Amino acid sequence: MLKKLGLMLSAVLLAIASFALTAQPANAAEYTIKMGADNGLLKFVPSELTINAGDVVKFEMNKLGPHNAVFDKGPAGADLKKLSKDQLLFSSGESYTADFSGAPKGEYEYYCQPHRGAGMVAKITVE
Ligand SMILES: [Cu+2]
Repeated sequence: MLKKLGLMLSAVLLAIASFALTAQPANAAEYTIKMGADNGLLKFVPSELTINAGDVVKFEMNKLGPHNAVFDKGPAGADLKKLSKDQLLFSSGESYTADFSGAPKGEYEYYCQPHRGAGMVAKITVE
């Protein structure tokens, strides 16, 4: 009886241990960049962000649109066209995501086409 209980207990412990291992966050992180600051400035917030390759960045229309996000500089081998979102977003809450899976490490610079002249430029660093 006691032996059976011990077996059951070890089976339960094993199940918990393997669950704990598989429950590790293997997923990519998702970051949100607001387009247009809450205080009414024509900025991306945050204007500098550090991520890991494989993470996803969501660009969310916040204020003073329309906005978009066009990448114009990146490390060698970066697919800037894939990351760029030309389509203008007009309504608060509209968004699109840029997928940095396979993105080489380095600094990525991007801007908002309508507001580039107003200084709506920003940077993402992939580590
Ligand atoms: Cu803009």
